[in-house]
Amino acid sequence: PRIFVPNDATAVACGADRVARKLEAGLLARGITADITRNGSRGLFWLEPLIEVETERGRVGYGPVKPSDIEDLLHAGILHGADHPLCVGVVEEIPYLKKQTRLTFARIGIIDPLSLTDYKAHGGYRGLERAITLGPSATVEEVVESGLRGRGGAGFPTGIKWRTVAAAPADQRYIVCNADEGDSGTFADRLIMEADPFCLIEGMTIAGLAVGATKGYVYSRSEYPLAFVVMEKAIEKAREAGLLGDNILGSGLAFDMEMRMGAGAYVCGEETALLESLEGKRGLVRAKPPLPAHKGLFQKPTVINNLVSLATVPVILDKGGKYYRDFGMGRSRGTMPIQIAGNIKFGGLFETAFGIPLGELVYDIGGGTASGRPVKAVQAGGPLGAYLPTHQFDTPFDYEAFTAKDALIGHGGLVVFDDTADLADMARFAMEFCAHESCGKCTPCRIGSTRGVETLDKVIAGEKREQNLALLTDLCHTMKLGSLCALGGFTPYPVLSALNHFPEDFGVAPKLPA
Ligand code: FMN
Repeated sequence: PRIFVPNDATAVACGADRVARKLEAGLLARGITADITRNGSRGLFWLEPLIEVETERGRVGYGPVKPSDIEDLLHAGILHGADHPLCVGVVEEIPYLKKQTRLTFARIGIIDPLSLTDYKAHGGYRGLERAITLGPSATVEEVVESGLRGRGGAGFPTGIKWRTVAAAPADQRYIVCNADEGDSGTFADRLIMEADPFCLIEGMTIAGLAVGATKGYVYSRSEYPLAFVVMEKAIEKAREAGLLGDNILGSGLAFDMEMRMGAGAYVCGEETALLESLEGKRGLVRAKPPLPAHKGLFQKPTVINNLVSLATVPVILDKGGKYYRDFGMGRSRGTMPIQIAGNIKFGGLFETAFGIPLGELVYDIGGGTASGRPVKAVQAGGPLGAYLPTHQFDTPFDYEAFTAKDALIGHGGLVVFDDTADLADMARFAMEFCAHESCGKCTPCRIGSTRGVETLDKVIAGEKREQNLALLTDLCHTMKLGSLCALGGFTPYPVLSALNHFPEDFGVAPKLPA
């Protein structure tokens, strides 16, 4: 039988390599020949390491498995999908997975990440083939029709960005994939690179053909060494198979790509700082205009997209823009890979159509806190996102609905906190984070964040609390309006949401309901 043991960073951190070795040895000792495939995680992290065995009923799972469980599992007959206390049944039937709509993550955890045969057997490269048939402008229009918006944070329509780059006169254009993934609690980019790398390669190739760019770069953070290696191997394989290079799939079209490693700065995820860094310079934010779409990498028109945005393009081209846009609500079309993290019982990846209420994600899907204590707040959208209190848990996961609450969807990360969290501390942390990560180019971000930490220290110490809170509010206003990029511009959101929703943590009496 075919047996699967994941080898992405999460599973490996949970001991999957040791489990795989023990399994191999156990099978050898029994003289059993079985094919152990190293897949990626399904994104149900509390079950890792999750072993899956192919059976007539489907893939039966066992997890979380420790190396010391292997003998017992083999003895119980897991190769035939036998029952065992660690058995989680047919994996596809686990409610956490079954309730999802996996479009971008359709192959995650199912395939061998570096097998082109597996990739193609599960729909891979159908999108690129269709893009070649459609031609560049119809490909761009398909992405416009899908309603896909950037999954990196700003939510800008991807197709419109591509149109701008395609129309910009140039001798050279570039595709840049933003895989800096700095938001707290997020891992979607990493999981795609480690578990379905050809999906990103296909998406970037389609982008290249669509806008007339022959060269692409993936800017990945240095904390993702495994993803980097998997991507490099996949790029090499794609080249060998004629899926990258001068004559892609015999079409006469050219596109090639390379990996680049970041050096550990949150601000290098900001698109213009990223471009500077990619050019070998310090990650300083550029003033806009010009937009990267007009003057981006090496001053050439550049599509810079988040990794999830690019990895969603193959399914859009394969199934059609209309198919994709039929999921979702309002102006938030398609699906979002929501990453549930922090103090949560069932942490993991949940891809679903836009519109699901926040509370459903935290309680019904995530199972509440890991500590078992009451949920106090969720920070959504990374370190620049607001803290949402439980009375806002009816907010649907939708760009506009979140904006209406001064909150962010960002890259889809949720970090859950229980009632022991001190939101004044978290507000201070937001300012401290900004001070630490500021590129230093603009004054409101560079100096404002440091003054913010000092002012919050005074508030927390109870020193002239009212005056200092007024000062803090004024400072937040200046940072919002005066910063060059969203690092300084959005730091006030976690600060003010903490203050507005949890005034008692700041030593201020809560407002009485009207
Ligand atoms: N976008 C990302 O895709 N990954 C990041 O890690 C990331 N970090 C950012 C950090 C800061 C401080 C700011 C202001 C923005 C960041 N962004 C990040 C957003 C990018 O600037 C940009 O909007 C995005 O790469 C565009 O791609 P998209 O339209 O596909 O989302």
